[in-house]
Amino acid sequence: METTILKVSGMSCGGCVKSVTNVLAALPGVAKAEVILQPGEAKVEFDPAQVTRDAMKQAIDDAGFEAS
Ligand code: 9UX
Repeated sequence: METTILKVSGMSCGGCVKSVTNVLAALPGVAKAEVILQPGEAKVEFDPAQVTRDAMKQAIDDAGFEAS
């Protein structure tokens, strides 16, 4: 298991935090996602054999936010 931190912009409330958390948690290979509104950040515990950082970024972007 590895841990990474993604910067997430575009979140303005707890609902957004929940949305991003759910999007990440839904990805196969993501064990744990912790999203913080201020500053916009997602700490993700994941299995690198199943999911990539790029896939996480893409999923967050698809949900209407922006990750880097
Ligand atoms: Mo609250 Mo976040 O309505 O889009 S979910 S701002």
